[in-house]
Amino acid sequence: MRCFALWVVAGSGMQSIKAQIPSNGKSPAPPVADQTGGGSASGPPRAPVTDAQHRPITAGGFVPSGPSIFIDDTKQAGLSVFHHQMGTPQKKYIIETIGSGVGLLDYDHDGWLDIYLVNGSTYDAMSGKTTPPYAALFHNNHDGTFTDVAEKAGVTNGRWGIGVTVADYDNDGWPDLYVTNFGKNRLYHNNHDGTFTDVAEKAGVALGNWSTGSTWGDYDGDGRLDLFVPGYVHYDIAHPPSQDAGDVTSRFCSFRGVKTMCGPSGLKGEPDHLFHNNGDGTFTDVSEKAGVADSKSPYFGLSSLFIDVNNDGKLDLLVADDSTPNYLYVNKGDGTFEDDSYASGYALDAGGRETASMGIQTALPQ
Ligand SMILES: [Ca+2]
Ligand SMILES: [Ca+2]
Ligand SMILES: [Ca+2]
Ligand SMILES: [Ca+2]
Repeated sequence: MRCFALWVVAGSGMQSIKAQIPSNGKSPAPPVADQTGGGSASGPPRAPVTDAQHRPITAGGFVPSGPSIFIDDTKQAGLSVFHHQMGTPQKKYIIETIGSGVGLLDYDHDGWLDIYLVNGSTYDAMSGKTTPPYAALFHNNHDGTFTDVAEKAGVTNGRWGIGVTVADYDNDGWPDLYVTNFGKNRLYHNNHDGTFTDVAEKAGVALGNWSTGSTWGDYDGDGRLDLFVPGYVHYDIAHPPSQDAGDVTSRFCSFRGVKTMCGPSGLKGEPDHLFHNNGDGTFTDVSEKAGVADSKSPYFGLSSLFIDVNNDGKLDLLVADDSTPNYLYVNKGDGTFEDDSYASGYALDAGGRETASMGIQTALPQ
């Protein structure tokens, strides 16, 4: 029987690291206790780890004479004009720490893949003090270079962008874009002339708080792609949880001696949404009826994927949740799903613990 291998990628969870990382040429320092007596911490500030040429380990490899497999061609390709912005470097608030996505699509049907890069935002931009960062749509010039045409194409977004998925939801043969945001999402319909129109409100898929990694799939087999949108934290941008605000959930976290936000634990989650494609440009929210709403005590959804995990021809649904159990919903074939998260072993890790799941990757066995 054919089956899929599944991975949930565990990301930057708020784990407590209790041993110091050895710096270059020195013996490992003795383990240290957490500095804060609660929450999580990674110990005091430390010098960067460098290689034999005194380069930070993040700046290059350790084998100068080794072959170059990949060459960074970002600048020559014209892609370095894009600058991703997600809050400030201090990362005081959780909304500044996640995102953003990328979509590869041939939006103009010239046979060459183009690149859509989602951008984040800042508190200053959200309050109108500065121009918001814009997303980029890099048109492939067929010569190894790209040109940003986002403004002309009408896909700059200008909201606090989190992710993007590409799908031809209206079966007109042209790829469309669904961009998830903090705030209302965008459904950019491809107008076939190099431009897009945001039809999210009219289509009924705008939502309004914090949406993350969406997925498209025809779960009911009617020939039209349906849309699932996970929700992360129910975020109040005017009253963000932070150490300055004295929140219990945000008081005790630090990274290398610097106070940080604590992750989502203790915050209110945002429910998930399944939208059925009505075939007339509109969608109906069927989350509750289908059994995938995650509404009672919402988990922190970050990514999702429609995939047939049991090879019965019906698309099932995976949701990667941060610091909470993951979901595996098995498609029953009648418009509803069965929550098989725990029975399948997908909800928790081998030790029975929740993971900080950040993304999902699937592959066919070789
Ligand atoms: Ca193209
Ligand atoms: Ca389309
Ligand atoms: Ca469908
Ligand atoms: Ca299935």
